[in-house]
Amino acid sequence: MKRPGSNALPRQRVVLVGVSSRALPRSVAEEHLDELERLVDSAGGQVVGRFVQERSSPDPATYVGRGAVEAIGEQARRDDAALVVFDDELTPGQVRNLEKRWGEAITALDRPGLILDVFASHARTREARTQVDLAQLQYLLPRLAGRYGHLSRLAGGIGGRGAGEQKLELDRRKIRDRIARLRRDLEKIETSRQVRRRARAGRVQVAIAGYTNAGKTTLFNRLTRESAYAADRLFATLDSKSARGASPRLSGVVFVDTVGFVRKLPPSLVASFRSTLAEIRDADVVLHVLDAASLRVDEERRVAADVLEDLGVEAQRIIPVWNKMDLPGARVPRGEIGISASTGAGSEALERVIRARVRPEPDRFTLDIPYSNARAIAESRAAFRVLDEEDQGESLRLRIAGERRNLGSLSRFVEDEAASEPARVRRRAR
Ligand SMILES: Nc1nc2c(ncn2[C@@H]2O[C@H](COP(=O)(O)OP(=O)(O)OP(=O)(O)O)[C@@H](O)[C@H]2O)c(=O)[nH]1
Ligand SMILES: [Mg+2]
Repeated sequence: MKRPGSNALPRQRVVLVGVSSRALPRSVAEEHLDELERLVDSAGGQVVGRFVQERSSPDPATYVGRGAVEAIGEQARRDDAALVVFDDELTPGQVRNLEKRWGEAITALDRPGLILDVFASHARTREARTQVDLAQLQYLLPRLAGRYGHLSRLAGGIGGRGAGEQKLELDRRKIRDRIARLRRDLEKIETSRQVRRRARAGRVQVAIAGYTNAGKTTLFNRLTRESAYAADRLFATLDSKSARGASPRLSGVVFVDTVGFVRKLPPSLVASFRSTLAEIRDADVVLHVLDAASLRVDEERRVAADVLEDLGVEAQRIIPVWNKMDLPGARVPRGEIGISASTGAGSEALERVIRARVRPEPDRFTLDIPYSNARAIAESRAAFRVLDEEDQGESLRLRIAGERRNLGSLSRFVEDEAASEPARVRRRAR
């Protein structure tokens, strides 16, 4: 894949802005700007300056204070940057006010707008494009009020690609029509995805999820011997891709590589990627891949865990997988799995854990059968593995393990239904 900005065009010059406070110390604010810088890089831009203001809460009118607005404008002009990216969501009013102060030459963009732009420039398949277009138009709609100058200056550059490119000719009504059309398109795509998924029914589905750049695709490639595009950039993967496990240990297991998560993922994006994210929601097991060498891994873990929770993935279905163990400084919490997807270290152990997790364990029942029914007692012993027997005077209590459908007429002797739940996490209804 061609790297945006790697062609002859000069990379757009960008100034970053963040806010630090007691709740968000300067060092953390700086780390967030490091990530914002990587997003700018992924969008094909070049960061030429940074600005962090200390304040208890964002200014409702201009996000940063009056003096800071002037200082940032000055810095942008001095560094020849036409784009200022904020590490937060800006209200449409804040964008208008900032640009009024700065004049025509400088544009303000927020983190969600930047993320949408990265997605727009990486989307390849029809499904990904449709999802990103929808998310972008939903993001733009409330921001169309008032000045169009803001949008025209972005067209074609960072923050102005994808669906946004045509937006200049669009009025709100047309955008709404387009949103409705995209929704219908997505529904169709979703149906065909469901058909494909149903074809996989009966197989165990393991989704590979986690923060962007954690190494999901590299792990997917290792487990399936595929060669999906993996790269040291944010949101290299936008389309979920599935393939069978390569080793005999993984027979019957389908792995699905998925789009990464990031702090402050725009809600419109999450909503639009619903069908892609359904691959995670419906999986039997979710491998939560973590970059064990990342300095921000605790926060990355929290962000990804929150998204998984929002999707309705219960903790029992999640296996944390600490990746990049070959890197210096990588660490794994005691008792959890550490691997290196790129060298392959630890992947056999991981395969064993996956195998153990997906192998259906037998159901367990307690039967209480009167001694007078010797046939039923004999049948239970023959058809099931008996875990233990206990004399109850008039009857015999048997703890057995096996498949529920083999119970047949013995089901009338089942005692405690509560103890009869299968040990394995049940496959969710599709
Ligand atoms: N040293 C080291 N690098 C790794 C390992 N696994 C992945 N990487 C690198 O980390 C970068 C990101 O890997 P990907 O597999 O693309 O990560 P991803 O989670 O799929 O990222 P997105 O799709 O962009 O969200 C690439 O440069 C990989 O080569 C590992 O075990 N060790
Ligand atoms: Mg990937």
